Amino acid sequence: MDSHRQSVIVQASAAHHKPEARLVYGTAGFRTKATLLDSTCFRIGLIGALRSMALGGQVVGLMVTASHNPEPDNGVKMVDPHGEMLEAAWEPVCTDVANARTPDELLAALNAIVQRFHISLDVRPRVVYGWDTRPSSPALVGAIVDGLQALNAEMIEGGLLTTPQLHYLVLAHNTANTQDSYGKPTETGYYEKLAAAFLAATDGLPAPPPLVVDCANGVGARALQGLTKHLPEARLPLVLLRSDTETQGRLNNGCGADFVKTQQRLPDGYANEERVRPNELMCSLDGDADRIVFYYLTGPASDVANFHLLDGDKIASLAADYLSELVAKAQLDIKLGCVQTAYANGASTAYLEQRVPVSCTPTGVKHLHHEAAKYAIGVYFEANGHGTVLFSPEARAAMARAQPTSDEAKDALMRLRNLAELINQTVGDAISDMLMVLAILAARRWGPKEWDAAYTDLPNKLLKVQVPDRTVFKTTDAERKLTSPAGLQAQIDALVAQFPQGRSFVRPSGTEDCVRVYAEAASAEDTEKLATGVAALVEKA
Ligand code: 16G
Ligand code: MG
Repeated sequence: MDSHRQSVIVQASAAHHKPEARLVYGTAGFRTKATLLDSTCFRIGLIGALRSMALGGQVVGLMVTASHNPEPDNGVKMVDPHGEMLEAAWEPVCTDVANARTPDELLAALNAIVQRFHISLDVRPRVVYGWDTRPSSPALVGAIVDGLQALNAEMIEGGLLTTPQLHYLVLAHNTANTQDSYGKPTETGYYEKLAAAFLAATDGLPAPPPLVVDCANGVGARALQGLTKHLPEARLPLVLLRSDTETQGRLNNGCGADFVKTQQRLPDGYANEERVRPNELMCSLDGDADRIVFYYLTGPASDVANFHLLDGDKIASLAADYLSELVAKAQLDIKLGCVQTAYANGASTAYLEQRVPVSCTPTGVKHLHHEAAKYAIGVYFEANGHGTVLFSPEARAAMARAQPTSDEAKDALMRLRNLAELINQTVGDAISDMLMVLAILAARRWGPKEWDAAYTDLPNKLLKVQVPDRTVFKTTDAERKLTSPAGLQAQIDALVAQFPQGRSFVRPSGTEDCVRVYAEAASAEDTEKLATGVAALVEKA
């Protein structure tokens, strides 16, 4: 870089002092206590600009959020031009830049990027950025803006957004005024696209009953309010609960998709909510609305035995079953497959394998997304409710040229086309997934019980184990087996063999300093024994 640019960067960086802590760009980007992130955000502004320059000035995205994590945390992640996660090769690049200790080290790290990726400094970078409702977000956005300005980037302020909305904006900007236009590159454009697709997908079908939505007191509340302005209430009746984004301390606190999935119970205080009633479908979003889980009650909320979770595996099963039926009815010769992780309940995998090809990848959206892109139609969901359905160019072409001969085939083709419009193609999107589920349930004439009847989840348990050094835990086979510490996997296998339908695996967390243990078995009692037994083996290892 020329000396003028370098001195601008050094001057700007003086206002963004780097703390001692070492940060790593991981599955969720950078994520930690918000108080540690100012310099990281300044620097990711610089890297975002360089990434855009490396891609010839295509728009890249920066999102400030810590998703389901507690309110005092925050984070930032980068979005590539097609709305996908940052290319893996750039992750260590981000880590290097974030950890440079002096202005000289920072310049050296930046210059190394320019050289390695043959970046032409004549290209004007373009970056769109958004943020969630955390109190720390605006100041961190200010740091990003400083980084972008230091490299003279064209800045597109997205404002308060869900993570999937930011992904949408990136793709919409890069396809604007082309044949492949994904939609208007504005927040309103996002609502218009979803609303039109939902109306088309549910045309002529019974309107859904009111859906109670737990918004995690996060940005999803705002997005749902935005969406409902574009839809008649009769077509999408929503009851928004936990939608307080103003009161400090409420975000993800006793509510949200992560709470409901990990605790396997209703959000706190739901027993006192008048709108919470048996046999009605409900759902929870997470703090940045890229995850969703559903659930319903079969009796009073006060008894936890009446709570039934419809998680990411159930969403995948609903979608894969329905979409593969539509493909067959529409007489299309395209292959639909499903992608899960080791956390998928064994009962869901057994159900899916009877219907479609199923693959398993390591945890983290980018792994599932890449695998799903190998199918003509790829359904992917993590059990925790992260996921979407990808329609490949091949599938779209087949859908476009199909000439259905029967009324049934015509109807199936139309439904498939509408769902392909409705489902966010860039990343898992709680709001788009919610609409997809409602559209499928309406087409099936199903309530939550009928949906749940597909299979019965095996009892399962997730434990966290604190270990001195989690990096000694190394996995293979999509994280289903350990290769290190030596001998531990054999001990786990021996324990698992003692329990009917037993399955357990151990992996180091990518987002927290701990090791996670998953176990499932035919009975709740056995599951408990298996999980605690494996956790004890991990502690001794
Ligand atoms: C991140 C991932 C999520 C995964 C989780 C696992 C993305 C956008 N998010 O939040 O998909 O389930 O990490 O966390 O990829 P863990 O490694 O701590 O278990
Ligand atoms: Mg999230």
